[in-house]
Amino acid sequence: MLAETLMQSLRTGLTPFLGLPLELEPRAAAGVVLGVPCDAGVLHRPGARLGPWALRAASMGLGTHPMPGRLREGREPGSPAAAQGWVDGGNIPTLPFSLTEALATIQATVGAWARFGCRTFLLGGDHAMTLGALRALALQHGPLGLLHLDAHPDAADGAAWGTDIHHGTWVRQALQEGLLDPGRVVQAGLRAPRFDDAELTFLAAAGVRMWTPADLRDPLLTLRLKEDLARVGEGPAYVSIDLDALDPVLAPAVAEPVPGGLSLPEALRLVHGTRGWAHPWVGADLMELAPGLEGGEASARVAVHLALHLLT
Ligand SMILES: [Mn+2]
Repeated sequence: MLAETLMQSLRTGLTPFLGLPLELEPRAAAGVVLGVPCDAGVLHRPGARLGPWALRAASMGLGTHPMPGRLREGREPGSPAAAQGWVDGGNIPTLPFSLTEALATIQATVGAWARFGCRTFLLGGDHAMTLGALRALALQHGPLGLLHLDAHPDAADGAAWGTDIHHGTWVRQALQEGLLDPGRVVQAGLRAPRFDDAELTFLAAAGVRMWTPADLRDPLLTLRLKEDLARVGEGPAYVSIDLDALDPVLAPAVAEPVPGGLSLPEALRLVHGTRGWAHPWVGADLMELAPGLEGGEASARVAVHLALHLLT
């Protein structure tokens, strides 16, 4: 199987994510992986538009068989074999010149696949792009729960930059548009220094649960974390991972790296928490890998493991 996909990749020069079948037209499938080659929402360090190519390339090194024995009991590295029935839908043809147009294109493409009953998984692209997927999926499923791994709350208002949409505003935007069920929104990994506390005040008032790395590690809060995570999946939900949730030692090639982030096992524990959900997530994404920045290749490798565990 792996040899076959590798041969196909050598022959065609194409590297579908995990070697999944490439299907450019929406159709019925267990799920679809879609690249989002746009970073028009980045403020300081662009480059995430090249993320989909780097993630697909990094995925080619992954094996297809789970680890045996004890490791199989829920502890094994994610196995691409579990992505059975998924397809790679190619990239969503976003252009970097207009955020509004990019979001509309994402919404249309994600919506088209979702109408076939597909779960959708985006390979970013910058984090503003998540809004397009949320708009499509909330239309389909109603207000969504959200598990959001990030160094930043992404709930700024338009004041600082004179625009309501950039990669630091999508959570506020989604809440204001009624795309999210605020009681089922959990953010984890938050630690970025802020200009002011308006974002946190807004989120707390909405009922969003926010977790810093220190709180995630506090044994006294283990039960509360478990309850918060379970609540997200009590209805249709979305999982959004900003690669900057991880410590920049592991994943430096992101637009806004912040020291003191999550380890890979810590992030994986959160991702594995979605397995117990009453409703399997309907959409997910892995955003903000900017492979041209320093440490791009190592960052892509760690990102693809996160994506693989979430997918499987
Ligand atoms: Mn983000």
